[in-house]
Amino acid sequence: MWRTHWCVPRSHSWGRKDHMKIGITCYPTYGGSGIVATELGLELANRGHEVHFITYANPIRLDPGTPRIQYHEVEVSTYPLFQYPPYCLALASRMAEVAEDYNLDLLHVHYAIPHSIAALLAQQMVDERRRLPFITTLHGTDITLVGMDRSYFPITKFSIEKSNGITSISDDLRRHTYEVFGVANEIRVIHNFVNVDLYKPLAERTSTEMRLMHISNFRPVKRVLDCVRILAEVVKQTPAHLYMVGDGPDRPEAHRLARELGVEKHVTFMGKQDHVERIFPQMHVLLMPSEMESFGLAALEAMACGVPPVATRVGGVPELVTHGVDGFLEPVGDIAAQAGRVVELLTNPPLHQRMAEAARKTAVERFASSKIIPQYEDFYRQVLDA
Ligand code: GMT
Repeated sequence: MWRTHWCVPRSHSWGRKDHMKIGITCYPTYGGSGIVATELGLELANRGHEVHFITYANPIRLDPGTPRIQYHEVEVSTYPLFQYPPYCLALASRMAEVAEDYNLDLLHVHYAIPHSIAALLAQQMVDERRRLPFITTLHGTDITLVGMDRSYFPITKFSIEKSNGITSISDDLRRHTYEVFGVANEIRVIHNFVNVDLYKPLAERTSTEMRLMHISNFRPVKRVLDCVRILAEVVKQTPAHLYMVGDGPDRPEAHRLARELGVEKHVTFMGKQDHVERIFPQMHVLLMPSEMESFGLAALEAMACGVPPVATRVGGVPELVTHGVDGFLEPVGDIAAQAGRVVELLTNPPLHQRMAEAARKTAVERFASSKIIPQYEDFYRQVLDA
């Protein structure tokens, strides 16, 4: 039975603690928010904190047995009456249980719906002498798509207002959240980060093939069909091969379009891959033609590997990519412009080298884990001290 009654003082100076006990909840499979949450947990554990993942599956980039990290599975029982099994309630119960059993200092949830509502419930379920603040990190589609849906708008707004701390992965997403939801809370911007020791350029490229890469969950917002159209334009001018990493609803249509445009032999669909840090460095250009991107973690990972992105000028992407310096930004759906930039990079080796180096520099100097993780630690301490 988890409802133990430990004596935890109602308030004391949490801010003085060097190491915290943090419960992290995210969507554990593919998707940027789950990746950021998992990498954050790994980095925090490396820095001596105790991390508890509370999710329905083992987070994809988490190796079992990592020191100071535990995984607590959320089981959702089905029952004939439940047309929709209540995951949010099972999650809240598990969060409260883990918080009590492991004496957690705080919960950090990634993606507002339904995680912050589950955290709010867990906060109310734990022993009344225990303070269990929760932080919500907004990642993008939780605000720009799901949160704007009429059926989720009020609960998303409520979850933001009730969070003890809110972070957003870009200035653009923060601005959007204030505009759309009209909330008064402070939203702290903490950009996405990358482990620049793991994501790094190859010492030397051996292949002569010119390689383009796209990686995503193949949802409509990613405009994966544009990747195939861009490739079709590029191969009219210079040889290239497109590697499509990931999977999702638009993959079959991308496959069909590649056949229709006669470029099937120039495209490889690689499916979901675990060790993308081994794939990025072998590429020459990353394609990110998204309709909306609150930051663009895939572009950051590519840049860390010395792969310049050709991306769309949307959302928070300009906070990462400086057009003409460490990548190119073009309008959404402008296939000719994006293909033109790819051709420039593939046919002008000095330009490619200059941009590849600038991309790596941006990743190392502005978005390395060592620069960003302390911002999360400071924010945790601020929330704990509040
Ligand atoms: O649509 C996705 O790519 C998934 C989504 C998520 O929340 O899992 O990604 C969002 O979070 C990433 C990590 O913070 C950001 O880098 C992506 O830009 C953002 N995606 C969108 O805004 C479309």
